[in-house]
Amino acid sequence: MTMDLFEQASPEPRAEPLCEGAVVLRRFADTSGAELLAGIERVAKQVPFRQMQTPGGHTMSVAMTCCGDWGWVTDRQGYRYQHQDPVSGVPWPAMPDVFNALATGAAETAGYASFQPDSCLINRYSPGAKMGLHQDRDEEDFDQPIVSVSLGVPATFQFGGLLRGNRPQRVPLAHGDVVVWGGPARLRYHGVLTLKTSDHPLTGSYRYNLTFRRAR
Ligand code: MD6
Ligand code: FE
Repeated sequence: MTMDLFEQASPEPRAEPLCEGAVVLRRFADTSGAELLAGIERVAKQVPFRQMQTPGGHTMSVAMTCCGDWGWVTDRQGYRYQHQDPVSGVPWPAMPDVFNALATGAAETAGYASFQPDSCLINRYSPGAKMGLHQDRDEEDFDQPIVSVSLGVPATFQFGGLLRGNRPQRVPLAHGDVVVWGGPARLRYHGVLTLKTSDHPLTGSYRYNLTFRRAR
């Protein structure tokens, strides 16, 4: 094959293990990126992004909305899953088909064959937004994996151990990268470093993250 100077080879998706149970599927969501972003826009038209309160009374820097049967929410009462948006009282929008297909496909590729998410948390990072180290532990069944999709401007993911004090490794995540996470890695601490200012052709200055989980 001949390629001139301006042609770019489109790299194949590849799997990059982080530890036992967790893998980054590089560029897995590349080809569906624009469709996923259209789905985000559709959901956010019904339930707009908002910055929620932590139980400790802080306002999160990341703006969130949800779709699927169960939405993850936080306020002064704590973290939990709910059928309805606590602001409007209306049920969360259904998960777009392209979301479900991407999540089940990524899980299967990572070795989790029967993952059926009932919850999708949509995180929107603007420059300066970050997410502190935390565990995902509001779900009923820790045997179910998590599928996490990065879209838009790149970010640095912090991937720690099972103890808060374990020093996290830094994992760069770019548009289309999908992290699948389960088994012995399911309760590892993780977070996202402060988003730097940059520009992505599909999202401007934003980074979006879709977190698919089986809540119940
Ligand atoms: C984010 N992700 O990437 C936040 N949780 O914006 C998460 O909190 C996360 O990426 C569990 C598993 C994978 C994740
Ligand atoms: Fe998380």
